[in-house]
Amino acid sequence: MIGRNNLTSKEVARLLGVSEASVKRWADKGLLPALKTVGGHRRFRPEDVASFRRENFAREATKHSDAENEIAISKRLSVQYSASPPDLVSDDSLFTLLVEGYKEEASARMINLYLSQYTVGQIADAVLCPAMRKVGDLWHSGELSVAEEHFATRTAHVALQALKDALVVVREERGRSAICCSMENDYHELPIHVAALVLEAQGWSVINIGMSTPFYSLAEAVETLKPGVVCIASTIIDHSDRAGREYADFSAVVKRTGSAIVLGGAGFGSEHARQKFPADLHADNFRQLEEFALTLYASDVRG
Ligand code: B12
Repeated sequence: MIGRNNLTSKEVARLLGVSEASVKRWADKGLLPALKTVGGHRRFRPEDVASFRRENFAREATKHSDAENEIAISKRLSVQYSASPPDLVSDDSLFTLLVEGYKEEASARMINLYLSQYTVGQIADAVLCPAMRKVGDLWHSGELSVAEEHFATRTAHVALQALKDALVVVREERGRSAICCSMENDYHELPIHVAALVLEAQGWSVINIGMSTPFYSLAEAVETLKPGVVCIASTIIDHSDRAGREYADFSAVVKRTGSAIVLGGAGFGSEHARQKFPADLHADNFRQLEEFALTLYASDVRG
């Protein structure tokens, strides 16, 4: 089916940085899957373009030595992250796709934005999170049922997974690793996946421990895995004394391993929470995590 998210040869050429003639040639040779409109024009599904780009990028990367790849990766990251693309204006379109369960369209919308050079953090902050907040607000006011909220959340997870599959990632051998999870008693899963994806897009290898991870247990994982960064999400607020005490013990372990701690989510948003749970970064959004992770990466490459 030709959907409105499908791309023209011209758009694909712009995204891949090649001529329109090359795109048409690859399509005609069957290298890049294409659909045909009734009028005979080629159209491309974003996920096909993403996987074409990913495969060809990977093939390019294997031609070079590790050192050359390292430089290429740094260059690619700095181009991707330092360029300031036009502001991503949030609208209701993703919200509608999520509540109506249009998985393919929701996935294509996110992949399209990624192919247009927006970062995972930008897409999450400007498009996905506002849509989810609207779902929450309507659930709160009784305009959406619990089932409708669950359904929309499920669709968001599918779209996020599709975006993950479309990422162009070159993972370096020596690898930087991260752990992502949510705080104990917090069953909001999406922020953990987004944080993981932000890091994966930069080539980090991420262990997603999942929801409701107690600090004492997270400390054991950090001790064993010694990740470069530990990302903890808290969408709801738990300022219990026990959480505070366990966090202090956890922080002592993290200090020994030299990992950085990033805390994000409404639960860590207040001044009170930030004092109680000190961290290397208290992130207000995913773009901040992106920039922070890039700083860690830059110092890693230099040092
Ligand atoms: C989906 C959802 C659920 C699902 C989660 C399912 C799943 N598999 O994930 C379920 C059904 C489990 C659920 C349960 C509950 N939920 Co709920 N939920 C939501 C909803 C609709 C979306 C959550 C989400 O994914 N948001 C997307 C996130 C990423 O966006 P964000 O929170 O705005 O985050 C921004 C920043 O804070 C930052 N950020 C956030 N996290 C992180 C993490 C890192 C590492 C970084 C760097 C940045 C970062 O980036 C974003 C900006 O772009 C929200 C609505 C909302 N406002 O978010 C309600 C919401 C969070 N839920 C709410 C409530 C009340 C509950 C329940 C208590 C309901 C109940 N009575 O049972 C339970 C609590 C369960 C628990 N103990 O965790 C309230 C919280 C109110 C409050 N002030 O605490 C909200 C706000 C809904 C509302 N409007 O009232 N929920």
